[in-house]
Amino acid sequence: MLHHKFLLTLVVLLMGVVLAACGPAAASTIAPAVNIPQISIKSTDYAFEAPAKVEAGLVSITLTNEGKEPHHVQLARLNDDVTQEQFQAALQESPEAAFPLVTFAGGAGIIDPGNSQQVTVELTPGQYVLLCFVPSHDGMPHLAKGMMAPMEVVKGSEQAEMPEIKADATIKLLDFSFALPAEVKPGQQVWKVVNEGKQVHEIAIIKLGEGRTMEDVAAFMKDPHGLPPFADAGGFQAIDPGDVGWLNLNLQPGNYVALCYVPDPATGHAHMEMGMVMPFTVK
Ligand SMILES: [Cu+2]
Repeated sequence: MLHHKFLLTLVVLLMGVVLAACGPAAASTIAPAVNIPQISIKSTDYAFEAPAKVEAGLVSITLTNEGKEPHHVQLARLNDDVTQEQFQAALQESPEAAFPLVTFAGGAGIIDPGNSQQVTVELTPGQYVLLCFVPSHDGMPHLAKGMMAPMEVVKGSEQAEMPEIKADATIKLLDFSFALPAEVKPGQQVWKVVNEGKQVHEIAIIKLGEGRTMEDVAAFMKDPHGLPPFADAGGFQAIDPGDVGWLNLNLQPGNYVALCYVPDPATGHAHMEMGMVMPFTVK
């Protein structure tokens, strides 16, 4: 029995090698591990192009931003007794009314037009909704402009074992801070993202413009006018306490900041205002 399982693992591994050898060379994405299904999601102003149905388990998602504004894709799983209509009605009322109806399941963080971001998430069967919370210049979040799409996660074929994802670093989301290396090497890498807080958290990464400082960022966040003093460099969207995900990065040298835009349910203040802001250098 054990022998059989070992052989099966070996076959799967070899298949992965063959597939990797034959597949097209992907410049900006990293093959995360053998046998993880890949899906692509496109964002435009203001819609998602995404598969209507995916199988449960580990899924690698590549978001490509074909719009003129920054976008992200947040996956949220509706609680078992909640319908898409009920969630939308609650969201129209307020985010505070809608959030208890879902669990946050990660997603590809905010990227500028023309860029892409790959992440790996673990999905359980159920009804999901894809959301973009990024605001336009008028202050209205994209989801209010129609940037919302349903997605069904169905029970997949039996996976003997979860494939293991090799991570170059593990970073922690805490109430209200990040545990991540102060210095990061440039180039392609995978970060395992773990939410060890009691609240929902995310990591959004911005790259400071030449000669720009944290003060410039703070001033822009307070009063967003003109061009931002930073570029959106991806990240991993909000996940529930105790959950994990994987973030693929290809960072160029420079000064970066990790941020969490998730609001505190009690006060409505973004976690970044409560200390969830951390500068780091890539060199
Ligand atoms: Cu947070």
